Amino acid sequence: MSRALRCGKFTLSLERPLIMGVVNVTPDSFSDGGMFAGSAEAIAYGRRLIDEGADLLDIGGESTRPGSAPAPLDEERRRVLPVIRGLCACGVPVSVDTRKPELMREALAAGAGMVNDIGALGAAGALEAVAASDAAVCLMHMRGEPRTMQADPSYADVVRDVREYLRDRVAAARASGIALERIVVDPGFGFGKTLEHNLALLRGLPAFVELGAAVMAGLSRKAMLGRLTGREAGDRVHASVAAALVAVGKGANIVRVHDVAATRDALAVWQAVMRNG
Ligand code: HH2
Repeated sequence: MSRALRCGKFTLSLERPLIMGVVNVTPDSFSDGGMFAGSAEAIAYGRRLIDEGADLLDIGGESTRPGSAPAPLDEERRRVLPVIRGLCACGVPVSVDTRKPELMREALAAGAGMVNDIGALGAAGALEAVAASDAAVCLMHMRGEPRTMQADPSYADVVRDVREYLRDRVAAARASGIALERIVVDPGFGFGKTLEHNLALLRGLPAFVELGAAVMAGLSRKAMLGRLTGREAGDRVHASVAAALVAVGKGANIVRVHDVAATRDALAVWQAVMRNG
């Protein structure tokens, strides 16, 4: 059976793993904050990621690293909307990484084909904002809020707890009129999880495939890779590529990455082997 993800005017085949390239238009993201002086630089960077092999782009205007403070709506809007407008005619779907329903609506009107919400459309009006469009949505699990989420997170059974949460959010999205072919689920690596929780989720990724939606994994440059390698965020490319390959091997359909070219090459090797397997 051939599977696909519907993202507005695009339909992406899920027959091969897809690469989502990250464009953080923030002063304070954990690995790439403050990269751009303005929208033009961010747009040029997004184009470069497409040239390197990104199948879709994720534009974020609020850092959600552990300990970060929320960005005001006006500021987030000023950061992301010009970049979405500048990239949405570049041939790949553009996603907006936000928790704010107002910005979801504005980004979708500006041409975004996907909403990536670390709050899994839990804010009042968020389900309606996406349901009123034909865009895709990524529902991510987070325990608590970025400011405090890493303060001693605990679960009875992390894979079961996160899976049940995402199953319920998929049901809520479907009940509001969002078809399964528009839904992506993401266990939210690093969002209220210890290293052991993150490793258990990576091992347990096949349990998320069973939910029937596409599965995304965001491991790129994250602190868990720093813990495993002893390296700083900007020096975690090799670990990130390894983590992306593990995720794809466990059933992830989309990997959200900063280092698109390196990930693309690794996936080219993986696909060549799997096609003939
Ligand atoms: N991780 C980050 C942000 N958004 N969205 C999804 N669906 N999955 C993730 O794992 C995920 C995400 C954090 O990474 P980054 O955007 O690089 O950092 P920051 O939040 O500091 O901007």
